Amino acid sequence: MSEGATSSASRASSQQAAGSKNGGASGGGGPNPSGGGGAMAPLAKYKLVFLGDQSVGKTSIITRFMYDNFDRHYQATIGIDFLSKTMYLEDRTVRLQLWDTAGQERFRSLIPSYIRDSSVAVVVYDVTNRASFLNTSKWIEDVRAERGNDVVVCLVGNKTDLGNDKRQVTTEEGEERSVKDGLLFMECSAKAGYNVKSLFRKLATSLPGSADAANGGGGAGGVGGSNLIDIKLSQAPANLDEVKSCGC
Ligand SMILES: Nc1nc2c(ncn2[C@@H]2O[C@H](COP(=O)(O)OP(=O)(O)OP(=O)(O)O)[C@@H](O)[C@H]2O)c(=O)[nH]1
Ligand SMILES: [Mg+2]
Repeated sequence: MSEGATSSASRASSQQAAGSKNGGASGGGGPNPSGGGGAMAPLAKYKLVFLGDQSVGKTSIITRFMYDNFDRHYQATIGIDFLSKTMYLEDRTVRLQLWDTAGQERFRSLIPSYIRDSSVAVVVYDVTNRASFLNTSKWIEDVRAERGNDVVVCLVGNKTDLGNDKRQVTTEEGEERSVKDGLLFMECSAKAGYNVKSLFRKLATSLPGSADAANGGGGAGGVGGSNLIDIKLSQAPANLDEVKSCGC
C-alpha cells in the first residue's frame, strides 16, 4: 500500500499566475509516482483560493503547509500569490493550486475572478480579532456571488496559539456559523503548526472527485468519484503540536 509522501512546490508572481489561470479542477499530464507498471494517470488539479481580512494569517497558513516554517514579521501580500503543491495520495495524485489573496481593501477588485475559477474557498479569520470574524460574511457573500453552492467553503479561525485571554471569537461561534451556512470549519495556528496539516487533509477529502465529497463530505458537487484519499506529507512536523491537537 502506497503512503504517497512526497510533495513539490513552486511559486510564481501574481502576474505569471494570472496568465496561467484555468478551470477549477482539470486533468493534466504527469506520471503517477505510485508505480503501477508505468501507467499514466491523469493529474487532477484543484484551485483553492484563500480569502480573509488583512493580517489574519492566510500567507502564514500556506507557508506552514508548503515549507513547514513561520515568519513572525508581517509582509502584506501584494495582489495575489500563486503556489502549487503536488500531493501523492493513497490512490491518486492531485495538484493543489493555492491562490493567496491580499486582504488589503485596495486589492479587492482583483479577487472575484480568482474565486470564480476555484473549487475550494478557504475563508480565514483571526480568533483574536472579532472584526475579522464578522467580515467573513462579506468574503463568503463574494464566494456565493461567484460560485453559488458549487464550491467547498471552509471557515478557518487562525492564531489559536495566542491563548484564551486574547480570544475574541469562541470555537463555538465558529462552529455555529459553519453549521448555519453549510461550511467546513477548522481552528488552527500557523505559528504553532496546530491543525494546519489537518486543515489541508480536510480540504483534500472534500475535493470534487474524492470519495468523501461523493458521500456528501464537501459542498461542491462530486465529479466522477474515487476511493478514499489519505494524505501523508513527507515533511516531519518538527516540534509541532499537530498530533495532540488535531481537530478533525
Ligand atoms: N501568533 C500568531 N501570529 C500569526 C499567526 N499566523 C500569522 N501570524 C502573524 O500575523 C501577521 C500576518 O500574517 P500573514 O500571514 O501575513 O497575514 P495575511 O492574511 O496573509 O495578510 P495579507 O497578506 O495582508 O492579507 C504576521 O505578523 C504573522 O507572523 C498565528 O497562527 N499565530
Ligand atoms: Mg498574505
